[in-house]
Amino acid sequence: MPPLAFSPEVANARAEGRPIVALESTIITHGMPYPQNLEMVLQVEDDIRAAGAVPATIAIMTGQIHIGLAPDRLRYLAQTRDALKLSRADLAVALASGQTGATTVAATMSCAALAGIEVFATGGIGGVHRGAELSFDISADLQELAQTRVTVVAAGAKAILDLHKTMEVLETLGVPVIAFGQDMLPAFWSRESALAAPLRLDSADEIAATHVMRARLGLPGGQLIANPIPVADEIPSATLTPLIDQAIAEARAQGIAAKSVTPFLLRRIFELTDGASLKANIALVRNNARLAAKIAQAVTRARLA
Ligand code: PSU
Ligand code: MN
Repeated sequence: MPPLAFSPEVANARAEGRPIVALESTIITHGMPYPQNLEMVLQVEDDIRAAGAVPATIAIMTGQIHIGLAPDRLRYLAQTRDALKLSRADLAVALASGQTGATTVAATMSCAALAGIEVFATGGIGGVHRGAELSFDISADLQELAQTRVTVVAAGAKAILDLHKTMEVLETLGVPVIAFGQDMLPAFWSRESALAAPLRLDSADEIAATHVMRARLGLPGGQLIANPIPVADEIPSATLTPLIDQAIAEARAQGIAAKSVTPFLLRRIFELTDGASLKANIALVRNNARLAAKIAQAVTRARLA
């Protein structure tokens, strides 16, 4: 039996068969500064409740996979500088040795699947970094999407990545990338990238139906729902592109590598945009949480039908 520890709220939801939405914790510990990270997760959890589902933020503590975190635990994670960034490869070591860590998209998906949770909301997934032809830096999030049956709602892949290569790898891995309500692939802080999305759906019900169909077909792996940031919150890509380029150049010059790359770039872009990137990031996570709550409800209905 995996060492799962459910919060009372999530345990109740499970007992009553109510829809649950998983949330990751790396976005709290490594993706945003304090106190906005804490405000963000409390707000996002409330958004999910208001939309009729139950939030389950996932993290590793006390040798257990916590599915749902009480506010004091969220506060601790938001403030500590000691939490590790845990991907799938790190999970067993962290659990067996009692380390405290936040789960990435990849690790959150595998923990959600262990807990029977099928829908997960985040900001943006990891992907293929620019220059990956030399660095080989490709996020484990992509491989996880290929093998774990969870529908992930994100605002696309983070615009710090090579979106074209990221889409090519997802296609190779057989992961459906479905833009929500538009033809173009969103680019995290901006509504549109230069790429057309391979697939498009326009309602939570259709997304739930395809989620259930994948299971009926016996297909492993999840689907990536690419949900564009709301119009009022987006940052035009023309504004961001030079700042992203600058942040990437600085990361290279400073020899930032492996797990540190994404947190470094997010922090630098926050500084270079005077905090505007963080405001947009919070808005898009909330938008994704609301859609995920609707999808989770629709999946629950579809399972009962
Ligand atoms: N989305 C955000 N902020 C983040 C992340 C996603 O809005 O900080 C995190 C996720 O946990 C994702 C990770 O899995 O960044 C990707 O890290 P890497 O590129 O090292 O795989
Ligand atoms: Mn990486």
